[in-house]
Amino acid sequence: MAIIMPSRRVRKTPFSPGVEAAGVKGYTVYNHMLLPTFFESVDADAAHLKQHVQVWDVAVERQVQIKGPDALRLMKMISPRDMDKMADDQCYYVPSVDHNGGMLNDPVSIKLADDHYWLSVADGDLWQYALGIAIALGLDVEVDEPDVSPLAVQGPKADDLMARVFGDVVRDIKFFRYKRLPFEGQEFVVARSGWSKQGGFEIYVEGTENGMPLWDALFAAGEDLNVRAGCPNNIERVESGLLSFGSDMRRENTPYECGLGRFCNSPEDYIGKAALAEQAKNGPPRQIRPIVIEGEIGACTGSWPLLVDGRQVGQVASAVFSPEFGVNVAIGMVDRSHWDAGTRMEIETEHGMRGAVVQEKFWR
Ligand code: THG
Repeated sequence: MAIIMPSRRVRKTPFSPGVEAAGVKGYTVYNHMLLPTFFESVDADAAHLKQHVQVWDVAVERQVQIKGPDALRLMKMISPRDMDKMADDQCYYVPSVDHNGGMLNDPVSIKLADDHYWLSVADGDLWQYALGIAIALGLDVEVDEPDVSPLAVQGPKADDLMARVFGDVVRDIKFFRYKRLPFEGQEFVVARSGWSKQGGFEIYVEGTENGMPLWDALFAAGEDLNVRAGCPNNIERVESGLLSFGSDMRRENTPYECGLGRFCNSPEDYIGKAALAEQAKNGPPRQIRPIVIEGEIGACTGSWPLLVDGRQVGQVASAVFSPEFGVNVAIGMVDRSHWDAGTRMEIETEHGMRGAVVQEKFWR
């Protein structure tokens, strides 16, 4: 297999030396940066993640920094979520939409101060959109990508590992809240969050030079916890129904279609609000659904049409065999006419036609 060449455009991360030393076997490119996809195998990585604790290089979750007197004004323009209720130590999952209500990204936003936010973005250049809005509206605000690289610590033993490095105070951090905690003379934002449902934290490491010292400290402290290098795991995240922007949904979808309508409660006249009014009232014409696919499936490298009587009623962009649940789990975008649990469809995979059934719930 060919490799992905790093370059100035395809960036390494502050943790790349650790990732390489741990024997990374696959990469993808996300926000112009390397993101590991597996270490031992996706199966073995998933099983380990569910039992122990892993350290993930998720530096690709780049921060769009919004700072200055008009920071909140800009946040309110680009976020459908009510920003006024956000606590000083809170993180918010926010869809960001264009003037037609189309999804541009689904970042985690972090409130650092009343005039200072980070948007921890999925794959896409959201900073250009934010900067464009700021310039067009003449806002007094800085928009840039600071030298901040998230490192995730995920798995059932994450609290124990983190407590050894940052102190027992980490146990008091609530879901989607953060504390600023010291590490070797630095202070990092440490949030209880992360792209798995195995529990854990994300450390927003400021300063590239601080990356490897923290990486090494976590591995030194976690030897007897069986700590390993890991990465967002495609089996665990599909079982958990965690959406991947660009795959499961993109600009042609609204937040309602993504099942993110509960995050569209802003009283402000944000960009896209008028366009979303109809779906806010009547619901979307299609929506994300958990799907089981029957038979053997290979890798899903694009999108697979969902068909009923030869007519397309949706698509799947993420599908994988789940050893834990013994079925092929998938995330679909399904038309309203066929989205009820139990609905049977056919799916056209790269490997042949298979049966597919809409499920009631994701698997965790
Ligand atoms: N953490 C951080 N940045 C990120 C991600 C992350 N940027 C890219 C990508 N992931 C953004 N997408 C998501 C998708 C889901 C969640 C977070 C970011 C998530 N969802 C929870 C859920 O669906 O159960 C909680 C949502 C809530 O209730 O607020 O965590 O992972 N820093």
